[in-house]
Amino acid sequence: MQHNDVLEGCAGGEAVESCDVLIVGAGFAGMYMLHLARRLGLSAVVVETASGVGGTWFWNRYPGARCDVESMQYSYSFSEELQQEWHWSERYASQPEILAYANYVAMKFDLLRDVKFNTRVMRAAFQEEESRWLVSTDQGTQYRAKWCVMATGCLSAAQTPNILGLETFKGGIYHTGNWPHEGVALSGQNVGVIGTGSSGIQVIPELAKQANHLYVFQRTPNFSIPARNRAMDADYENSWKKNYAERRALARSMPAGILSQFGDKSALAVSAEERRQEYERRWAAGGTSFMAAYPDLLRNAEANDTAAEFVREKIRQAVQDPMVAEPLVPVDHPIGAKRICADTNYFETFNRENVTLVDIRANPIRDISPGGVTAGSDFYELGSLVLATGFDAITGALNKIEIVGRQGLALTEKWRDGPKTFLGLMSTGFPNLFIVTGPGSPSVLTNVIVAIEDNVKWIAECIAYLIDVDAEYIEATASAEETWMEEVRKTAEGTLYIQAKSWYLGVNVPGKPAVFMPYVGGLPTYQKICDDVANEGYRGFSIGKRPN
Ligand code: FAD
Ligand code: N01
Repeated sequence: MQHNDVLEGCAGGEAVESCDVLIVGAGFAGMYMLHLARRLGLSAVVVETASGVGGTWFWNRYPGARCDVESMQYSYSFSEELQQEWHWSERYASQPEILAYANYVAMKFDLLRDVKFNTRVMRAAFQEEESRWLVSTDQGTQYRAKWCVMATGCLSAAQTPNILGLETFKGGIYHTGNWPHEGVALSGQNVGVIGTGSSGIQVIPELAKQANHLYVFQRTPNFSIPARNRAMDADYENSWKKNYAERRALARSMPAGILSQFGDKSALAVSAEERRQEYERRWAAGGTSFMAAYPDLLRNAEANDTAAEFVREKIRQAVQDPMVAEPLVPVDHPIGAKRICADTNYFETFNRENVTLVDIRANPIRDISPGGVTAGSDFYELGSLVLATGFDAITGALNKIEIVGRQGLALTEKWRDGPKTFLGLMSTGFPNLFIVTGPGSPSVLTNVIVAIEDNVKWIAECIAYLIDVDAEYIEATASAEETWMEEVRKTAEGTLYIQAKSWYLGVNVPGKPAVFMPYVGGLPTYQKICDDVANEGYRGFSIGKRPN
């Protein structure tokens, strides 16, 4: 099956390179897909728009960027040697360290020779007669591949807000999701930051240390738990390294693929005092496992409010001026219904004299002019503006590619009213096109590396099966897709997730259909369904024989 040769000229005169698997994206998903494709003896090419590997961790270089899943868990599990030899220096790894890890993996597994960097995939069209994908890039290169794997990431299409006059601003504008590699010198400047999601909450304390004055333009306050990051404890690291296989397996049995201590009683089944002690204990320990205290926190509004109220009190305690504290207290959504944040001194930052909270819910931004931002009747003179305004999540990167399936069907057209997939892995009408952590999978609600590994392994095993049975194509059936989307919808409706205006629902992007995209049934349930489907001869997929 090794053929990675230039075959023939195409209409535009460019050569078309043929390979078995064309992978889009060189983040953790694309890198692992390349590794497994090679292990199957297939030729594979990765096309990546960045100049290096790492995806999220290549692009999000803003000060303060770090992981909120513990380092010992936010890493590949597929290689025992890798997980033994890599050393994480902190409880939660910083962006530079995760990027260094991605580069280390690329070197160790000799991945770079098959990655075409600085190249964006613009179009992928299924050629029905030959059952191949023809993939075109902005560099004029084309690839013909039997299988195409979209490893384009759920949080890789940075979202710039549509604010009147933004383009007229004379100072620097920096999106957290596309931060300049050379860094940004902000000292002595008045800096504005728009956005108080996870990125904003991480970057704000760091910007406050550098700026002359920092103005935080907040539309919606968020819940955040102290991360309590610290240097890696050697005993802790060793205990993981000694028991990695067992702990990874245990983590995979938990809803988010993260080894956490889960409470088993309803929050409402214990006394107020016991509950407070439990929340205090988790608050002191730090990190997002706060939400694992009780199993009904994301199912029962009354239970949820006990945790929300606890955090609201902590915010009021952390922020000295009650007039500043109150607008920082989230009241419009259940805690955890938007992705919970983990911070280092976020709320305390508003006690600094050089930090001003601008409540743009009360005083909306009117416009941006060359010298700054006008919100309500006040003008804020700024030297730089930081946009921590998030992403066109889950579907954004896919929809930016012109993906054309059978009978000229465009993916954007099919997904006009919201994405439709079977298991997040394939969409009917698009044979041989796999998606890693696609809409309808639990990915973004989990330790994403675990979700990636499981999806990529499933795809690789599926391809191996197709080769075994000498099949030319695989496609999700319309009925399997419909049943799965109904399952995704019903599962979400049983939770409080749908009560928040979050990027899970797509409402952060003007015009995007409001459809809850992730599967909230948990990673183990999802993985069992994926495994059962495979074990039953890929139930829900139609598999075709080689055409004559
Ligand atoms: P990505 O890392 O997004 O990689 C996708 C790649 O595809 C990118 O390099 C992109 O340039 C490339 N690409 C996209 N479109 C094209 C195209 N048309 N042509 C060529 N290349 C293309 N997850 C967690 O589990 N825990 C965390 O603590 C956590 N922290 C995060 C912090 C930040 C700031 C962000 C933004 C996300 C975080 N995530 C976290 C989610 C994170 O995205 C995943 O953990 C993981 O890194 C995703 O890997 P990926 O390979 O699927 O996608
Ligand atoms: O993006 P977000 P993010 N005018 O969408 C505001 C992962 N991540 O980059 O809520 C004014 O959460 C918007 O306001 P509102 C993680 O999965 C993880 O922060 O829409 N404001 C909101 O405050 C996370 O969930 C880490 O009212 C505007 C903010 O911008 C995901 O990435 C770190 C606006 C966007 O928040 C996305 O996080 C970073 C406008 N026009 C990211 N448009 C970890 O710690 C948007 N906003 C692991």
